[in-house]
Amino acid sequence: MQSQEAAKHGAAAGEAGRPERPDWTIDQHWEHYTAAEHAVWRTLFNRQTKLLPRRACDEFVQGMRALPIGAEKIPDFRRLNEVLSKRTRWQVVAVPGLVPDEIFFEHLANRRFPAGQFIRKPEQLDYLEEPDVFHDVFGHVPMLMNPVIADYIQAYGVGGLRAQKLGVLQHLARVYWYTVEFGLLLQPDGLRIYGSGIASSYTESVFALDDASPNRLRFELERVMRTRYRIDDFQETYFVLGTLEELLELARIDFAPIYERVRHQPDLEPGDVLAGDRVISRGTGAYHATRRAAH
Ligand code: HBI
Ligand code: FE
Repeated sequence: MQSQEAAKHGAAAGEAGRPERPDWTIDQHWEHYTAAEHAVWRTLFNRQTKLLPRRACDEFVQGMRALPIGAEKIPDFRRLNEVLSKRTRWQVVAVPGLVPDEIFFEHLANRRFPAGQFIRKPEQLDYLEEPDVFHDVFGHVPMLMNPVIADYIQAYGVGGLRAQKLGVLQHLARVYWYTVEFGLLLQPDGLRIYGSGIASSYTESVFALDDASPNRLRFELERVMRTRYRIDDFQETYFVLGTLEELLELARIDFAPIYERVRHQPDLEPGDVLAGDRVISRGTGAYHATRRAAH
């Protein structure tokens, strides 16, 4: 787990080099995007927009509708911010890619969402680890229009700075991963996506909801803090909220005593199902079993 954070951190420093500004922000230079880059956006936007009705949660769809995000061009952050800042007092700022954890948390704690300025290459449509403008803007910004998510992600930034000092960042990072990035929501009409990592992925937005392989378990804070995750493949387990309001509670409570309990318990593997879990669907594990057999 520690190694995952180290890898992400290293990627930011190594590839992007020394940042010009201490907060790692750069100009989006919207005018500089090429026709080929806008075309990659259009391809990603169109196929995702076909998939998401009845898959994305209502809050995602509402956020998307209210924003100047369309098929034709990579969104201009200045125009996004006019709408977003009025709605939830959040802003999007451009960064070169992954930024160091403390820089990331400092932005979130101040309601600035760092979004990758670059867009993936046409040959990377389905897979990349570094967050680009499609993942960050299409995946995250619609959810930031929701007041609950807006407060929750800010609280994560504040909590991240604290968790770093306590040396328990891995536990908090798992909560972010299994909510903001890969969370599912049980709406009255069925399971929906609210996690941005799923919402921005063509293949995972089908896998997470429709495939028999992954486990779908009710979200439980301590359980999630102990659960390792994968950054290089689909998740083996998705954690499900009954309503987004459950996140409000998480934004309020003091995690310190929970970290204290969790740090004495063993980590759980991504595919584990425990006796105490509230199981929505127990996965077959077939997908990851096949992947492991191939190695
Ligand atoms: N930087 N740009 C960017 N985006 C992220 O999602 C991000 C990051 N740096 C660190 C990070 N995420 C995570 O490792 C922390 O949430 C723990
Ligand atoms: Fe993300």
